[in-house]
Amino acid sequence: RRSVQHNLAVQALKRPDDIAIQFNDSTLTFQALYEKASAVSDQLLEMNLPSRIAIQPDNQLNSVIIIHGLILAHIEMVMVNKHLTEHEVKRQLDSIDVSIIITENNYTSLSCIMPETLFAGAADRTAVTTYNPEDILSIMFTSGTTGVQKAVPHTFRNHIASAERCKESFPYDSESKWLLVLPLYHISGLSVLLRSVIEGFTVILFEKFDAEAIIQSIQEDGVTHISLVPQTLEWLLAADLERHKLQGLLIGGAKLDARTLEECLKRELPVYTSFGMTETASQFITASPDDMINHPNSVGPVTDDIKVAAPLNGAGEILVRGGNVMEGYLYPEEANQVAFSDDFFMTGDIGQVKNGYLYVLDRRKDLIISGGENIYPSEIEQLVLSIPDVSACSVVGIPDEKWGEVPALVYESDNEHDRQIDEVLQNIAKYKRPVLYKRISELQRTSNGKISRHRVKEWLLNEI
Ligand code: S0N
Ligand code: AMP
Ligand code: MG
Ligand code: MG
Ligand code: MG
Repeated sequence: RRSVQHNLAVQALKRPDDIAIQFNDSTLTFQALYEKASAVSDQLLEMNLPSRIAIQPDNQLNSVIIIHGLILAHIEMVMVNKHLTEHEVKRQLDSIDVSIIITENNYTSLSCIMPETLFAGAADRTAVTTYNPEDILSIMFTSGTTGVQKAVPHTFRNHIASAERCKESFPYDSESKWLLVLPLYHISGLSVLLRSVIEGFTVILFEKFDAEAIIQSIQEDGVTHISLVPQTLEWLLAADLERHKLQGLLIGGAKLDARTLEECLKRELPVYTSFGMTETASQFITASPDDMINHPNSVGPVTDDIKVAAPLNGAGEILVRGGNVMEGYLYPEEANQVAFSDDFFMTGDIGQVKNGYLYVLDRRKDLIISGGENIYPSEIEQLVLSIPDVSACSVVGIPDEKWGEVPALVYESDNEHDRQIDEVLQNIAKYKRPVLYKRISELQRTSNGKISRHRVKEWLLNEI
């Protein structure tokens, strides 16, 4: 077993007085962050916890300290989305046999640790500890087309390879100031925190998406980097975002539309469009502002590690390999049988390579992305189908001014069942709940009797 010094410990020695994190009016140097995280780590170890527990972090200073505390204590952290209902959280954690969660919520079906109880111990340990690169650092859930939540493990090696890969196409260094407003429970957010301790740059953390406050920080704090999903980029553009000291806006999680891109270029904003996913521990291909001008709509230049499989008229499934790619799902194990082709991970997304540049054509089948949160229709459809009088249904994405896209439901029944549908959907997160229900006597089907989502959507868009 190879062992390596913890990155935070290294930064505490290398640049003890540099700012690691800024949050509202507080700052922590790398030394202070290391001491506080070490104290939390001691506290966690005293509690004799299992080697894997869950955390539902807010974007607050204490969450950052606890995340580093878990890393130093060598406790694998399962990241839980704050929008989920208790029912959903329990189901995810049950699937990987985890029953303890650090959360502000009071879930009766789980054993909850209040975050502040982890700060009871005294800060007295600053010994440098080590880790094995093959150990798991984090576990995140991502939905599959079948509606089953899949557990994705990220090892230390995955995170470090991902940070290196990111830096090659989205340059940053120890002088960078990276504004973080994406959730720590998604790889989009956690990856910023980890790049910071690997590289030694400052994270400027935001708890809420407040466009005015973010623009003020860009202006006054000298923000150089920011990660955004297309929707939050649009909110910033609407609030008159200007370049100031920005060197890079990393856009990921969903397709950036041409109009938004054009607006960025007009304002001379250094926008980088990327493509990646939880399984690849954040983006693995990125187009620079120059790429965006010379190869509009592409997500960047391909390397030997990225290819399109069995292209038909040029288009095929996007495959990727590399140190950032997960070893395999922890759950369900069967998912691994179709997730890899030799040493390449099969993304499930369709793309095309032209002149050495990758274009994402279709994102993962049926996926709806609302404000950067993914929604799989089948998860909702299964619940609606549990109502006996509903013979069939289909959830499709419709355009939405605020969120880009939101789910809508069309169900087949002789009678109206809106109240019952409301009831069965109480168990899922709000952002997944269809914004409208339409009853129809017979859903649109293909010639072989399968429901045609495409035609359902067409019909619905005509109706509303
Ligand atoms: C857009 C965000 C920030 C909105 O959240 P906000 O404003 O904090 O809302 P809340 O106060 O939590 O809730 C208020 C009401 O709004 C509803 N709501 C919240 N979010 C949504 C949503 N997305 N869709 C619909 N409704 C939503 C709440 O339910 C609540 O309702 P009421 O008031 O009625 O109770 C937030 O949604 C957000 O942070 N979105 C982005 C999430 C994200 O990061 N997605 C990316 C996931 N993908 C990856 O991680 C892989 C790609 C990747 O790594 C990457 C991605 C982007 C950039 C860089 C990278 C990278 O590679 O590094
Ligand atoms: P997640 O499951 O949260 O990791 O989301 C990853 C998914 O978001 C990918 O599999 C794609 O379907 C989608 N996605 C990410 N980046 C892009 C992009 N640049 N263009 C289109 N879809 C994207
Ligand atoms: Mg939110
Ligand atoms: Mg996901
Ligand atoms: Mg620095």
